[in-house]
Amino acid sequence: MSVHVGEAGVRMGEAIWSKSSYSSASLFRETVDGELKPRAVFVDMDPSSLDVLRSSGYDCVSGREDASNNFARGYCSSGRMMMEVTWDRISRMMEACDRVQGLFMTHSTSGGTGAGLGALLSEKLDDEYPRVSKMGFQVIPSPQVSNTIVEPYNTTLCHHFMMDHIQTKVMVDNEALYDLCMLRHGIERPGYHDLNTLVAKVIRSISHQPFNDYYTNLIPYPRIHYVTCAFAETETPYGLTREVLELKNRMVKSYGKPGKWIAAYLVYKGHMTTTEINRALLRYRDTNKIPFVDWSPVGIKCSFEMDSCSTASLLVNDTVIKESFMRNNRRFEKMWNKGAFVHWYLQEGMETGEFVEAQENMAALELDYQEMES
Ligand SMILES: Nc1nc2c(ncn2[C@@H]2O[C@H](COP(=O)(O)OP(=O)(O)O)[C@@H](O)[C@H]2O)c(=O)[nH]1
Ligand SMILES: [Mg+2]
Repeated sequence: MSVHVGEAGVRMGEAIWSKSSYSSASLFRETVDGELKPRAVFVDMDPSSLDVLRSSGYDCVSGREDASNNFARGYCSSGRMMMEVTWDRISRMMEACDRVQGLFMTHSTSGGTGAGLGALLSEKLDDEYPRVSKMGFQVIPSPQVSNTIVEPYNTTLCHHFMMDHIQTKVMVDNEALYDLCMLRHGIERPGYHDLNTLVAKVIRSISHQPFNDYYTNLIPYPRIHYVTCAFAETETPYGLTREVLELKNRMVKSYGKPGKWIAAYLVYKGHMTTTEINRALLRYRDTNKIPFVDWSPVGIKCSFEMDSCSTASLLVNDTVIKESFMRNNRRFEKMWNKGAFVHWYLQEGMETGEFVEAQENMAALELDYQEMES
């Protein structure tokens, strides 16, 4: 089942669950009238953003005021006030499932609702359902475009408060998604809808497997759990393999040195055999070097499912993601050292100590990643 929080989270959820593109009945629940409804809860503090979804019968919870891009509003004040009713919906949906294979959350890290209320929900989910595998799909800030001035605060706080509660996080950034829509898919002026459709393809294609499988194959240490992804849609197993492994197909933009791979997982779907897939992968690796860290077993885990469309999705635990943490940490420090914009957070009930802890935790994460590469 899934939980979609804040604007980006809700819109991604909408793309994932759009009926036109989905046929896997196990992910839907059947109502008494025989209608299929998503096993999903949509949550936004913004009172009006869910009107359309609600009128289509989706399970929605909305608040009374937007989080105004303030993590503390989502985590401490208005968001916390929505917790009871939100939790009621989520737990009821969880209890209605026979066997929950996994739970995933979609949200952005740089706003207020998805980041703040999302973090609060992650704590509760971990508390109440510690044994259910959890994945997060997060829109992280883009390298060159900044949406709000306090983006670094929200992102740092979000990473910090979620760190121990969601085991595997798949990250995307909008700059990379825009480029992919324009350059690979020929969309002239992509909108959020196009970006979300792209991410939804990855999420849908990997959601048939128990999430624990991704966790055990991709995450060697609990803190090193930030994964990047790619998607390919073409006919032959070799074409799929080549395309999905190409760096420029990755949904996180990087300007620095390429990272090193710690572990990777490929999900193939279509009309093919596992022998064909293995052969394609061997052929690819004959001519292309995959930059694995030297202590990793150098295996790529593959899974395959028959399907009418041929697609491949890649999840890779790649140290390149540290670029995003480093960039965000530098931007955080600049404002924090001047005490800029902090009062907005204190006013909503955050404490300075929480900022300090979050900053230290993220600085430590940077070092953890450096160690992974050496
Ligand atoms: N990919 C994607 N990003 C979005 C969407 N809506 C907002 N964003 C991005 O999300 C960030 C702001 O977070 P938002 O989800 O609007 O804040 P919230 O409603 O307070 O959680 C910005 O970086 C936006 O560019 C969307 O539908 N899709
Ligand atoms: Mg919002």
